Amino acid sequence: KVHPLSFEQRLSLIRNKVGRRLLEIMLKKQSNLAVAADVTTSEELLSIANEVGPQICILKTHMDIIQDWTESVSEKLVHLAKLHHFLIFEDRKFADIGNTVELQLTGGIFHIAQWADIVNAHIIAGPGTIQALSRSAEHCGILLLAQMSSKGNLAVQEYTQKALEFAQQYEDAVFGFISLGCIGDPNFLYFTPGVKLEGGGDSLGQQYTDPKTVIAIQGSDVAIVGRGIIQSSNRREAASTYRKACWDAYLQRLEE
Ligand code: 5BU
Repeated sequence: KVHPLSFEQRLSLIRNKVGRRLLEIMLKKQSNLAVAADVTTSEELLSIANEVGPQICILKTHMDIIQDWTESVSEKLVHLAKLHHFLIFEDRKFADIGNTVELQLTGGIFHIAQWADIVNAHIIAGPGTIQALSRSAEHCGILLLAQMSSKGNLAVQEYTQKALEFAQQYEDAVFGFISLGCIGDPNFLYFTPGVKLEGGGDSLGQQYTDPKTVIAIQGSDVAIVGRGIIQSSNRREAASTYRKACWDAYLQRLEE
């Protein structure tokens, strides 16, 4: 299933603008590393963005775990994203009917559509979810959840295939998947969470795979690393180590 194409070759295959912009950033920074900034204060979120910014292509956020969120947090994040050349991916995992998703994307106190470059969605509610996201956030690229990293999850086999079909139907808006690796179509990019150099897991079902397995063998494009970097005593250095491991794994895949 793993295709032999390089990121340069994939540039012309990706229909969505944000997807192409991401590839350009990845090539320029030689980074296929996304950091999951799962912290609960805006101060820590912004300091992580600043520390790991030079090493990453994406900063992944969970805005709803920040206890002191205000609009100025998103403004500062956008500023740091421009400064360090990374994209902001809000991991909101939209999963409702289109009408509700539209309200969640544009309204509330978070106004996700104003600052996120990338958002993601479950396919459980059908294509209305994707239609809502592409209609009310034309400048956002969408990722669909095709597989998950957690133990016992239900995103397997036909479900994964359905995600691929949905994406192919909305290729202008959807440019990739959350998956464990490549699921077959080089016209999309693959983003894998649950990545840690030491492997292992946590006490709530997270299952870790190392960057080399995920990228070189399973054919994923971007590794999403949270606690492997966030809980390190030197986040800057950890991000640099992970960036190199992930990029080397990509180069290794090209050689095979
Ligand atoms: P960790 O600290 O590296 O375990 O963080 C993983 C992040 O990826 C965290 O923000 C999760 O919400 C996110 N995630 C995941 O771990 N597994 C999945 O299948 C999906 C998202 Br979808």
